[in-house]
Amino acid sequence: MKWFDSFFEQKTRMAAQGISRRSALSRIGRAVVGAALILPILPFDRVAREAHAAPKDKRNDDTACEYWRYCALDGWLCTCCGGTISSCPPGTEVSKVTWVGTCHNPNDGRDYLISYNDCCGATSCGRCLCNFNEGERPGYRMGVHNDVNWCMANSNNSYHCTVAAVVGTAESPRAR
Ligand code: ABN
Repeated sequence: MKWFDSFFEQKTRMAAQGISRRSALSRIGRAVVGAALILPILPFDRVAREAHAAPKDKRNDDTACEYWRYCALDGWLCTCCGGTISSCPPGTEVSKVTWVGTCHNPNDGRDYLISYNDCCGATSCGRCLCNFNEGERPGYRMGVHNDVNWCMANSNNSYHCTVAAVVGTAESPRAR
């Protein structure tokens, strides 16, 4: 191993004669700064971080069946069909009769009366079919049954989708 020691001793001496301490430090410094500039633009995999991001609260997403106003909606969501939460898509008209349910708003802890008007005059939208039935009862109690085509009283009875408009606040049973 003697040859090994003398080989490296010779190389080290040559390097020490050729490069001053100041220039060696400046080379090391440049390498560190260069690495700091390049590393942030390398293509890091950020998918894993996004996968752990907080999931969107579906109770506040009016294109999801779990949206709080849809607690008793049976039909296609107009928000997926070119309309909004309370207006029919262009080319359709709002039903003259409707079914009113009661839904709890998780944002303020209050109960609201929701009118589930159908939008009429075009064939079934076919997007975002939802079926939640809070407070709903079977067909022999028509007044509290939601599985009905509310376009029945319109000139064109074709059902397209359903909106969910707030029409009032509901009284809590305990307050009566
Ligand atoms: N109110 C929505 C709907 C329309 C047609 C048939 C059943 C339910």
